[in-house]
Amino acid sequence: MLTRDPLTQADPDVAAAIADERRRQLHGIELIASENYTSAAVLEAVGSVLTNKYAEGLPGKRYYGGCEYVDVVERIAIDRGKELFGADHVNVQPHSGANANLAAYFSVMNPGDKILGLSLTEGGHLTHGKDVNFSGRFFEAHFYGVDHETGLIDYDNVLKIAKEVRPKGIISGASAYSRTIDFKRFREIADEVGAYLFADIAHIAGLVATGLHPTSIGQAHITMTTTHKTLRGPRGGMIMCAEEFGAGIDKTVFPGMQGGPLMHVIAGKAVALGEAQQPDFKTYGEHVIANAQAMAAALAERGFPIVSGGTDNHLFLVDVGAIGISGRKAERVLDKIGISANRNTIPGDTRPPTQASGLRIGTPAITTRGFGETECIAVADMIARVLHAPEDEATLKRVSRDVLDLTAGFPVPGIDESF
Ligand code: DSN
Repeated sequence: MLTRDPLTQADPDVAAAIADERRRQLHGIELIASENYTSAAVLEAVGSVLTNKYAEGLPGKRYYGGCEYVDVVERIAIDRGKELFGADHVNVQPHSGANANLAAYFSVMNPGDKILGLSLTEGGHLTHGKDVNFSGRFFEAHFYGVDHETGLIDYDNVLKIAKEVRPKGIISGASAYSRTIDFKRFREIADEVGAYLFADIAHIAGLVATGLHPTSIGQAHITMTTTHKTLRGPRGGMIMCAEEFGAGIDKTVFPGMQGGPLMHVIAGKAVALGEAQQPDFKTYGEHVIANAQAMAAALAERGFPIVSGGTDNHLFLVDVGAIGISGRKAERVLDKIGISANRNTIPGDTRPPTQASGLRIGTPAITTRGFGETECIAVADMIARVLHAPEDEATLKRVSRDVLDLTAGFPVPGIDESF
């Protein structure tokens, strides 16, 4: 169990920074689409003595003694992952989503092979082939985008590019795409060009687990995810695949790219996967989507175009460039009043990624703390008020107070009210 006192006594500087972050999480409005609040139970597991234990290998096949209890934990995590997602094989050891992607690619591909992924500037991820990332340095990366008019993935165009490129691997999945991803269509494309299909479901994992987004399991050869976004677990990664790819995945994770697994985080994953198996987790996912749709509609009514016109999932992209400000400016102004979101390029963006014309907004965290559609419309109104008057100090002050008033009524799991 985490307590404040030992840390405060041993290291007041770190303790103070953590206390400040607790306050920020409690009193601010968290709209970063890739963040969430884990339960107190997950926090306790992650803060447990399991951080002291080395356990290289897999349950029952370790390179260290004393692994009998961490074996129990890892087996629970694997079994729950299999059951929740309907996967034949699960590896819960990747330290992060990027590590999961790295292991997935190297389990079936070699340096120099061609990959085809969604461009980062049109909703993809660094690890889907960006030149500064391992994925763009080790592989010959090619990209598909979205239709600039509709904001949607144009599957005919993906097929056309795949036929030209003949990639060894096609990466489906996104970091900033608000519409349903057609994994079945991606598999047809992959089969047509003889490629492996990877599905990075990091963002939508909680929706996939509950049937609120079509699953990639059974379509993609290998599915990778993080455990901390819509899945609401601890920060980490996980890989799912058919049995035939299992041994390759396991040996690419360890000893291929990692040493000792983070057993305390795996304990947190086990707890979170158990929570996601409960019926109320599906209700949570339904509210996440309804909240995103309500907020997107409210912002559209207040003069902000929404990329693709709305959302099917937990996030959406607002074209703040349309009212003459950059995404970076919007992000900074919102930060000042206690609302966290992040700038993002929008399809066909004319601003560089450091400035961007879009703002990415997600509802996983605010839904966890109990915001419903009424609160989401109120948040949209706060955002509209400050973005329409970013230099008006009186408006910023008023809206800062509104943020505090709203968050005061909604506790955050695992965070003590006394902060
Ligand atoms: N950086 C994460 C996101 O915000 O989407 C993905 O890894």
